Amino acid sequence: MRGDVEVKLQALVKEIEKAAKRLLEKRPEEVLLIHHDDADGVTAGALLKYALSDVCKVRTVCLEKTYPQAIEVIQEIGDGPIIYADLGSPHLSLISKVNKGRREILVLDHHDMEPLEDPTITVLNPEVYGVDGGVYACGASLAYFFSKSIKPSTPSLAHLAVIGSVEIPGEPKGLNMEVLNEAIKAGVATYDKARGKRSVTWDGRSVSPESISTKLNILASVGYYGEGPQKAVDACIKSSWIGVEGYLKQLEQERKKAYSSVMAKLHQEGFRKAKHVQWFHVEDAFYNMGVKVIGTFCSYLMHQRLVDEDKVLVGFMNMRPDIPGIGKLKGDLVKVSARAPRRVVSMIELGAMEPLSKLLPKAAEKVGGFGDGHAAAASGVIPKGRERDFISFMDEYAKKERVKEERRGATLMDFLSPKKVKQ
Ligand SMILES: [Mn+2]
Repeated sequence: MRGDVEVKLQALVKEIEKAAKRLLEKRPEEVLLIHHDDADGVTAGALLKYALSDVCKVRTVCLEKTYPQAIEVIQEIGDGPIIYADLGSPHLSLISKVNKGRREILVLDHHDMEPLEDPTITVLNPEVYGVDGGVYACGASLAYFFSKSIKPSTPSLAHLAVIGSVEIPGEPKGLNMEVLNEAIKAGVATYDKARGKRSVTWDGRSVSPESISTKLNILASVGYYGEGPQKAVDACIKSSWIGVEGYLKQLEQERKKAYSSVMAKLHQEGFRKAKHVQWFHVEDAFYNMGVKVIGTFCSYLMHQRLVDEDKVLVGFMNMRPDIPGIGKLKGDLVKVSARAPRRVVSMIELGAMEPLSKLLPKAAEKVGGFGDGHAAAASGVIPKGRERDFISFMDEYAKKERVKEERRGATLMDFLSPKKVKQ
């Protein structure tokens, strides 16, 4: 089985190399590089920028999610190729619909993907081969192979792919193991297999990739509307914090301050509660920060006693109506993040509750919004003013009604009273 995965991953690497060569042959004047707003997306963006800058102008845009309003604005810029790094796969049909075959698009991603038939969009994702992209690759390891076939000195930055891959828990596998080996060979990483510890070279020292990842996340998310994402990408290419330390400190302070003012309010007022959902709205408290921050804050809340273990946690924040370096978005939007506490996770596993990856997009769509995610964590963008309606839809669809009939081994009692949740 393992050999089978290896064979498929090698076929993917071949496809990545072919796609890189094709792009080179086209001699584009400019490439629009859209990268995700987490450490994996930033390191992927850095590897691609490093290699492509030798070939053409590279315009980078950091994006939290491929939501329709953003895609529409992005596709209006220039007419050269667009690369989506560490995002895009879940919304290929949307990208295809907006693009209308107009320009060449490359998607280097490891998230779950939508099937698509569009010759102008090349999807480079392990999922195309039936390999779990959430285990055997990351955005940065895919970007690494792409960049390496454009610029032979890319292995000197192989540690960036190691930093990107630490978002995947456990021992590195597949392409993530391969980039780690390349980084070790290039002398920019080490691996202590027995203790499961990796290290990478940064500022000339050996440091944990996790510590770099945390800081890149802060730069790109908290500093989103400043120069955070660009500084993060450039710091990666230099593999150094020199010139960024002060800015990082300032962002950490800003986030700490915003977190504690929201926490104080939550301690006072608590969450608003529906039957299956508990929710809060930070309004403008995170206004000058990227929308990833509400997700990070929800994850932080999951470790607090305030949270009701058997209701889905939902947080809203007002979105600034612009994408830095790109322009204005249409309409007033709100970012929504959802997390499943422990008991909700077991109900999802039992099939008694909808996974958030289905529940949130469904409720968002009902109010003219958009969403995606995983079973226990999802997020979306909805029109401002529709928050309460959104919560009502979440609440209404949270519980799976017919599940007991579908489940193997369901008892007669389960069948007769399908609403009863088996603990
Ligand atoms: Mn990723």
